[in-house]
Amino acid sequence: MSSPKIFVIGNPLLDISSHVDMELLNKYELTLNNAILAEDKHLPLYKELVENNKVEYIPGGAAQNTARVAQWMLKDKQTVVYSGCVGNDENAQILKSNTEANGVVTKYLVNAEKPTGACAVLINSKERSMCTNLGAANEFKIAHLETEEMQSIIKSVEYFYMAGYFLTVSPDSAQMLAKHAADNNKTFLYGLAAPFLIEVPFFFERVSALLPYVDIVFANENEAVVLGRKMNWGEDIAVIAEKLAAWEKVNTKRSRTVIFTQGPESTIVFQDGKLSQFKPVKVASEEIVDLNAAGDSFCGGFLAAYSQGKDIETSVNAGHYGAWEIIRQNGCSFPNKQPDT
Ligand code: 26A
Repeated sequence: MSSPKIFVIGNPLLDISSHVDMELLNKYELTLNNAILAEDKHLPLYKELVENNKVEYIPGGAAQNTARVAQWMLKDKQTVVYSGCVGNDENAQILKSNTEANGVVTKYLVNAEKPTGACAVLINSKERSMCTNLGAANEFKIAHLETEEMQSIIKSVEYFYMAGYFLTVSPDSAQMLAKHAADNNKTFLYGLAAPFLIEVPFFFERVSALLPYVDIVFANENEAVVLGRKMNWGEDIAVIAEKLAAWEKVNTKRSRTVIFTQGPESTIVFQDGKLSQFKPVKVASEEIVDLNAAGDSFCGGFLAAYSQGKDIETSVNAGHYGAWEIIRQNGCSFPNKQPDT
């Protein structure tokens, strides 16, 4: 394999995606533009979805989407390594073959006791609600990162990416990678991922413990406001970006950069005491298939450019391009062509 450059860790999930009526969301008390962990009351949803609706099975998992988009946009393949825990089943094979088809090196931990994780993606008017049953993804253990093979990969990469979701599973693994990045002046990139990680104190403790190690934070405007409220920074996302950039940081050799996307509106970036705004290319509404994985693919495009030493503006534009391609497809799937960059 080429020398790995980027290490991504997360919950490998198979998305069960379906266009549904609001009735189904209401029945399971699910809201659009949200992602939650399934509780017992949600478990019948998966069977009901498959039995009563036309569903599509699409590889998912927020960070795995980011890894796939980053590698799709990078010319040198096998430079992105992805890890997480899957079951020993057919769904794991689907995830592995799709992710490797994009050139990503997969280093899954396999847990034969649990099924590969699944995410019900309920789409209504292009917006979506996600309900995740983690299954095997929840069984990731730090010991997997302590093997000689994984340690050698971790030592050789320069960039780490994680979405907040993984903090529900193995916060000690996240801490280990983040500390390695800080100790070696490598870049640790992190997506806030979903409101529940900020709102639920049990999870926010883990987020707060990780943030001091984070060099680049991504969020959408909704997550940014939830964070602003939690930290008593108000609801103005420019102010929240500035406060977050200045918040406690372990590796002082790098300042923290904060990047907030706002759907079709300008992405705001706070870096080195300065606020900048970058407008995404407009996507005609009739071209949008679904907005699932828009944020993940923004991070993937950004990571591809940034890991090649590009400046923030070029990297943000690469993020916009990644999202532009993916929202015109079903879920996180790729147009049948090479990227335009
Ligand atoms: C722990 N949770 C809730 C999750 C997720 C998740 N990925 C990891 N952990 N809930 C939803 N997703 C993924 O988010 C992508 C869209 O941004 C879905 O699998 C979907 O592909």
